[in-house]
Amino acid sequence: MKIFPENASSYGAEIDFIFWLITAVVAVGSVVVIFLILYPLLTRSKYRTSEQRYLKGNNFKQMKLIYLGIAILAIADFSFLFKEGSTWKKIEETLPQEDLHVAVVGRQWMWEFVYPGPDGKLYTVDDVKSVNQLYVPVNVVVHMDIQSYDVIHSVFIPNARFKQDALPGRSIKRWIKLIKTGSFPLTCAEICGIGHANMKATITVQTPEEFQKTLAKLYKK
Ligand SMILES: [Cu+2]
Repeated sequence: MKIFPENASSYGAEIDFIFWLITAVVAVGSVVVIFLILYPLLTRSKYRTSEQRYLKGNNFKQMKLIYLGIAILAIADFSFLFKEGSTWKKIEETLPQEDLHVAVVGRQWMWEFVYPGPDGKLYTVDDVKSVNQLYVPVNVVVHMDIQSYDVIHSVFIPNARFKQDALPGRSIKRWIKLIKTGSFPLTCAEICGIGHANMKATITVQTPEEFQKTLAKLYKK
């Protein structure tokens, strides 16, 4: 069953795994709970025909099912936390050595992408710019400074399993590493005004040689 767009990111599989882990555990839990509710209702069980009783729950015998439920929930939650924690640490808290540094700037209503020029440094006079089209080389760690000129936008690259808000007045550093060449959508995921729906761009993942050619072409413009 294909629910997600094709994963093109070095860390996408881990994010997908967490999604399926939570979905599977919650699905099993839901089936068990629904069964426990419906079974006495739909069958002639002794719980249905007996008179109601008020259980104070002040001894272990009466409380044991509740303790079991709490224990199962706690184990499930901590297993999610454990798995999420290591993924979060890898993606959000560690910044691998950069191979390419770009700025991604949202504005009403377009995306601007800024690359280092021939001096190899970003934020200098020879910087190169493209609009609504981001180019990155494949298998390379790209640091992105995510910024906004005006209101809150959000960079969303589904195939990279990447989403980050762009906040005015702040530059947020995140990283991606794409492992497949091709073109993928990059859209705004934060309602940012009347033109929000048109704030669509493309991320094109190229071989390093193609990427150098693209940069040279952009520089000449
Ligand atoms: Cu926007």
